[in-house]
This record gives sequence, structure tokens and C-alpha cells, in this order.
Amino acid sequence: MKDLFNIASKFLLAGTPCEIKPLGNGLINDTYLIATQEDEAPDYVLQHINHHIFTNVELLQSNIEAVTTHIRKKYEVAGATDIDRKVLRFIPTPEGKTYWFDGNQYWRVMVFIDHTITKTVIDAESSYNAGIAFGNFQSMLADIPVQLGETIPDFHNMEFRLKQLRDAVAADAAGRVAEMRFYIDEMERRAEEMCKGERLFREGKLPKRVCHCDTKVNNMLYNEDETICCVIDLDTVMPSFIFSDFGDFLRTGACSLPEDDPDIEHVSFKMDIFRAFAKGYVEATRSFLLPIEKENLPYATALFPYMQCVRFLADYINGDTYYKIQYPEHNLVRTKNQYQLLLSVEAHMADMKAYIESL
Ligand code: GN1
Ligand code: MG
Repeated sequence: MKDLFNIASKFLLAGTPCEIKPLGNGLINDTYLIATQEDEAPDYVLQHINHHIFTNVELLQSNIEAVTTHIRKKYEVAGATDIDRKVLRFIPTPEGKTYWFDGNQYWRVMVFIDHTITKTVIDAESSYNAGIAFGNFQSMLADIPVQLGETIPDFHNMEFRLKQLRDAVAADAAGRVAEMRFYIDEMERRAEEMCKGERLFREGKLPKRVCHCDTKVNNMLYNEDETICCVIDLDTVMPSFIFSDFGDFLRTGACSLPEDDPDIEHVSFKMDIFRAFAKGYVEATRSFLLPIEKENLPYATALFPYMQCVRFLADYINGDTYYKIQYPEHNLVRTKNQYQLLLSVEAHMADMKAYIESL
């Protein structure tokens, strides 16, 4: 922890750090809370950036700075109050960078937004509000004047994710292919249908827009009174199909259980959460959402459990090289869980289509 104090001292903080302790449960980066001594100084979040996954930290931070600056300006123009609670604020080093390299690892610091909660389970009302918030997030970024880079190339490219799975199967590095045959076949059976986004893009029918690309339900901060506070975890903000943000929220928010719950039988898709989120999202994106994007929202809802299943399955077959695991079968459980969710989403396809048409 002494090292962490040293790292914190590399950033231009407004107060004196008195305690640094772990925060949150992301699968990629390590996160800490820096408490400061002075009442008037904010607390901070210190994060170790996983540069094996985000290999271009310069690009990563420049995307994030562009996005937060653009959103901040929109709030200022609109005369909003409490802007530091609505958009993340990154703290520079004396050299003016928003990250610091200790010779081995990369670090960054942002203002901690206090009196907030994250959720793993939400009701229809907070889902409607999340739909509006993620829709607004995309709307605000629709006119960002800079071209963002891909912090992880091909991040939500389904063809690429399937290629990774096929490579994993061909290598069979951990000797798990035979055991996973059923799931591999189930993924392959749907492969063509699930790569529809990439095909529409090549045909010039579907645009890429600036998306968040990790709209898990716990990447939205809520105020203690349940109102929406702030969209966090901006590492994957990049050009993508709007399906990313719609689909990944529902994958987590509309699932009856967390993505790694072993009670597979009870994993199911909640239509009331879908309806509420879709309503909020469609309302907030009216100014730009194309008919082809809107009509494919049910496809997006199936795509994300499918993509996550492919990714967890590939990682399990590779011998758990990407996601943090807490026990040896963790990625196996996640694979089964997401497959079950996919089945449940598929069973609601006709309902979802009818509802989206009605909006
Ligand atoms: C990772 O870092 P975290 O936990 O927010 C992953 C997402 C997955 C998610 C599954 C960079 O997100 O794409 O959907 O785990 N992020 C990266 O829980 O791979
Ligand atoms: Mg996260």
C-alpha cells in the first residue's frame, strides 16, 4: 500500500491521501479508493490500467479525455449543476498527462463520486432511466469533433470473436475441446445469423457511432435516491454499432441472475426490464436512430449473450488467459450461464420485435 501512496503522489490531487483501499469488482483493471484527509477535498479513484488488454494507453486516455471533455461542455452549455457528478473527471500529472507509467505499470486517477450506488439487479423504473441515460450518452457523443480510435481493435466484431473461438478450438491448449463440444456446436449453429451486423456494415446499410461498449448494469452509477448519476468505465468507448450499448445493458440488467451464477436453470430473460429499457433508449435516441438500427434491437439483445458466451467459451478453452477467474471452472459456469440466457432471449424474439415496432 506504501507504493500506492507513492503512485497517488504523482497526480495533482487537491487533498492529502490518508487511506487507499480496493474498490469495485471489474474483470480487467484493478481499482482503489483514495480517501483524503481534508473535508473540502474530494476522494479519488486510483486505477491500474491493464495494458496487456489496453495495449495503447496513450490512445485509451486520449479517447477518454475527448469524450469527457465533450460531454462536460454539453452540460456547461446547458447550465447543469454538479457536473463532476455527471461526467468523470481525470486528474493530470504535473506533465499534463492523465496517466502515469511507473516503469512497469500504467496508472490513472479520477474524482470519486460519493453517495452513489451500483446495481446488479434493477427494476423496470431504473431500467427505463438507464435506457434514457445510455441513449443520452450516445446522443451527446453523436457530434464529437474528433475521430476516436479502437482501444481494443475489433472489440465487438462478432466475426472476429468467432475466429478467436475457432483458433482456440484448433489449438485446444488446455485439452478442453472435447468437453465443450456441445457449446461449440451451439455457437457455430448460430454463427451466420449473429454476424448480421458486420454484413449490414459492409453493404453500407449500418453505421458505426461512438458507443460505450461496456454498458453492463454496474457501469451506471445511481444516486442514493435511485436517480441516474453517471456513466462510468469509459475504456471501451469507441466506434461500434449501437447494438453494443443496447445489447450489453440488457445482457446484464434483464438477466434474472449475475453472469457467473451457477444456478443455470434459473437464468432467464426479464421482458419487463427489456420493455422499460427499450422505451427509454428509443425515446432518447430519436434524433439519430435509423430504422435499420431500431428494427435490429431484438437482434442486438440476442447478440450480446451470444458474443459473451463465445468469449467466455474461448477463454475457457484457452485455459483462462483473459478474464480474471476465482475458481477453475469459473469460465465454464459463465459460458453455461450466458448460453442459458441466450436461449431465454431467443424464446422472446417475437415479443421483442412486436414491442419495438410499437414504439
Ligand atoms: C469485461 O472490465 P469489465 O469487468 O467492466 C470486458 C467486457 C465483458 C465483461 C464481462 C475490456 O468488462 O467486454 O463484457 O468483462 N471488458 C473487456 O463481465 O474485455
Ligand atoms: Mg466495469
